Amino acid sequence: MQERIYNPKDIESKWQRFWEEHKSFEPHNIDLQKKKKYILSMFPYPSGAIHMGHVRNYCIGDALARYYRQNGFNVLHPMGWDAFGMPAENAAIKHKTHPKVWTYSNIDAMRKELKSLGLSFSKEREFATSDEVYTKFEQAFFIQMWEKGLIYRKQAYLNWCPNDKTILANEQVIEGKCWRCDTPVVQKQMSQYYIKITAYAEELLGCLDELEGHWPPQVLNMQRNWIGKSRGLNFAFSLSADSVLGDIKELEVFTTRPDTIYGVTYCAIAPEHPIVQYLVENKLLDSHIIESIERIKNTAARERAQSEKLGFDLGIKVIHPLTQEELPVWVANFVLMDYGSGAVMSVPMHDERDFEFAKKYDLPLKCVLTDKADSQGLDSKNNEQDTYLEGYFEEGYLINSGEFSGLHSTEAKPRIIAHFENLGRGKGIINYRLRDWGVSRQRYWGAPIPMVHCEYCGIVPESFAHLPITLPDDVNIDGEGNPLDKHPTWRDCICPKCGRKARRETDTMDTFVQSSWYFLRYTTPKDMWEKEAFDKAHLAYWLNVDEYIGGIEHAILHLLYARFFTKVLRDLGYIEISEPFANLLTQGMVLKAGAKMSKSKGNVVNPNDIIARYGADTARLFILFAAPPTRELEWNDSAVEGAYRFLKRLYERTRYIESMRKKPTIAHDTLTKNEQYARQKVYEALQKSYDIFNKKQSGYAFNTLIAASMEAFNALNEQENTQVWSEGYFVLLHILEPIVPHICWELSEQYFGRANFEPIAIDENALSKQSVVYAITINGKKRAEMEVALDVSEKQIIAQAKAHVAKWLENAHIRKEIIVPNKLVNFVLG
Ligand code: ANZ
Ligand code: ZN
Repeated sequence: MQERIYNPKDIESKWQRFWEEHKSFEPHNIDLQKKKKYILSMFPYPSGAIHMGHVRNYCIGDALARYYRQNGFNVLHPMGWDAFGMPAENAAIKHKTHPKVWTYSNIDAMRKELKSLGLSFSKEREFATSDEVYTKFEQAFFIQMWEKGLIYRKQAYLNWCPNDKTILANEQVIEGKCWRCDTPVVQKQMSQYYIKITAYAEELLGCLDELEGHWPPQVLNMQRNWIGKSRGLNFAFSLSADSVLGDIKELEVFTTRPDTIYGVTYCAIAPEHPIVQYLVENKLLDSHIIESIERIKNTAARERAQSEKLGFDLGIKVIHPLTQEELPVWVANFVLMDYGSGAVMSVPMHDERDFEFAKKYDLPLKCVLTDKADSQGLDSKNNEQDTYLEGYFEEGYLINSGEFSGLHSTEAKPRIIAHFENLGRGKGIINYRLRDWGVSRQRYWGAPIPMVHCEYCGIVPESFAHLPITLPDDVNIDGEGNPLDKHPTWRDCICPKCGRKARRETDTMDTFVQSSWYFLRYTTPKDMWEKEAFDKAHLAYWLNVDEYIGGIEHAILHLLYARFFTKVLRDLGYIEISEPFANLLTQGMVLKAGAKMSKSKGNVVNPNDIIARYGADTARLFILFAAPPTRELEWNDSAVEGAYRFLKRLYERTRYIESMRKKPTIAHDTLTKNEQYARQKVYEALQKSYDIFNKKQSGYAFNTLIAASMEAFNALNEQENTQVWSEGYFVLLHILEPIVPHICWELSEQYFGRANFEPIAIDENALSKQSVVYAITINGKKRAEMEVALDVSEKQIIAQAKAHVAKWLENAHIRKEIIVPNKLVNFVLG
């Protein structure tokens, strides 16, 4: 017999060519009779090379797309490029290339790399977000949102390098200094465009409930926390008579803990607060304090949060609204001007930050909460100021709180809010941590904000007929100033309202804007892209995205902005749906030697090297075999070898396959034990494939599917019935095609006249196993075995197991019951 040699290089390039020539992965025309799946992996930034994180992301998506194609779905599985952004400009500064040239040549390089992985992307829906036909509609949305009042301008503090005369992004500020010239960065106030995402805060929060069970719980949590809805009390302290500052007679605060009102011992306000401003302007503070305040103002908010608590007594007093006590007012670096009212009532005994601050500056502590329910008797006894070594930061029962003592926090909060409302001194309110979305960027490589500054008409949107406003190619990018600002003629334009000479806006949009609607654009065929943003019928057919796959690093901003855009575009009449992503899978990180694989750690394995050495199928098999998709994946060279050896065996050990075009008819009962066992393993693997892809088992555990396929292949090797061999092989090629497509297409062509990869019916006879044996363990220690009939519920299995090990469970408390299907029941005692 002729020796067979597995040569992945030839096989893979052959099939990649075939798929391309036959346009094998283009979605079919919309056909309402046909089931559809929209499978989407998050698109990459075209940095120039793919990394293992990409490979993992796209292999997961590709397995889903191929599976659904096998099962008769019309599948949309697109790919594109998140192409605007800073690295292109940094490359331009460093290497004197043009951002556009750099970006598009990176895209070409990465497209080749993705092709070499055999990913089944649609070619005809591919685009880059820097393509002018994409910018055109983004600018149209911007204008429509402006006209709806969803975009406005507001002063904001930005990082400014006084030497380069340029705005710096946060990542360009290194230890408070400019990344290029080391000059200390200052905060400069400038007018910026903001998108009013807060107008949708309540809906963005509410809709998360519908995603429960379809999105990872930690992502839902992160979204909820980011929106940060809190109920609280807004009220004002009066300034004491000798502290009144001109027109300023009150200090307004926001608290989520009105139950701690009797524990307030001072107030703290933001460095940007009008009271501080007044004191500085009227020279009522020492010069060293003023200097320190200026220094705080010149650090970005995120940096302040990380630095040590810092503050100064402002020398003024406020009156406690319930006790009439006089309390000092401090300026503090951790109080933010753009949250609540920029001022807090400080309760050091019950708030961690206030506690830290009070300890540092020797401010008094007052205990007003306890975990003991019979708190009334504890009043005042327990309230010796200054002596507390620890705070009490939970909710609890009120003490030292006048008429409210004895209540629990949950009861006290609404009562105290009502009390303030009755006195006309405050109001219960809802606050969101979510801020409006600043989208102005003072950079070149982005989508120009389509606005015009007219001396007579103010800020006016461009007319739709003029879109897209494109970037000039002839720019000088050297890191100083804004290249669009410096261009000799680009800014000159005509006011769309009055026809006079005007100047273009030179800000470009945050790149998160592009990734907020790209998944909608893919639904529409390319030949319609020039004329409209989306085609309604196509949108309606393809949405929602059925499976969205990407990194956990996008759990907050990208997903929030994409959800928000979907709602805005719904309200602008483009789409019907409110939530874009029906299911979300966040893949785990790829690690090597315990650390995230990354350039900075120097532990990167280049996917191209693996493909060159072993082939794409090995890379794909390893990636999906090494860990379930949502878990971290530890790189392992010998496991890569192992994956390769499996494929080699699969390819080379085909001696018993009968070349056939039809499924053989096999009478299962007449087979030998080994033959029956082989068939059982094959159909178990097939069953597993259906269960995993159809989510009867959660988390797309492809690793267990691959393990089951390997087991089946071994069982086939243990017998010599050529019919069983051929049938089993045929089934395995179907199961493995979504994972290792090239080798499966090749073998199927060699032996089965190219399979169509259609669903295969399960031979129930082959799964004739009537029962399974379970091990029963207690605290991990094996105590017994039991036989359990198939189709028995988990509840029954647990009950049966308990009966088996009853003597070990006597008088014990079962803390946890763990069941590993078909294998094991474990009881954790304690
Ligand atoms: C008194 C208090 C006592 C507070 C206590 C908390 C615990 P969330 O929950 O995030 O909405 N706060 C209010 N405005 C602030 C600002 N501009 N900068 C910094 N902190 C501010 O946070 C609300 C709480 O954060 C408020 O409730 C206030 O402190 C503080 F045991 O008031 B609290
Ligand atoms: Zn005008």
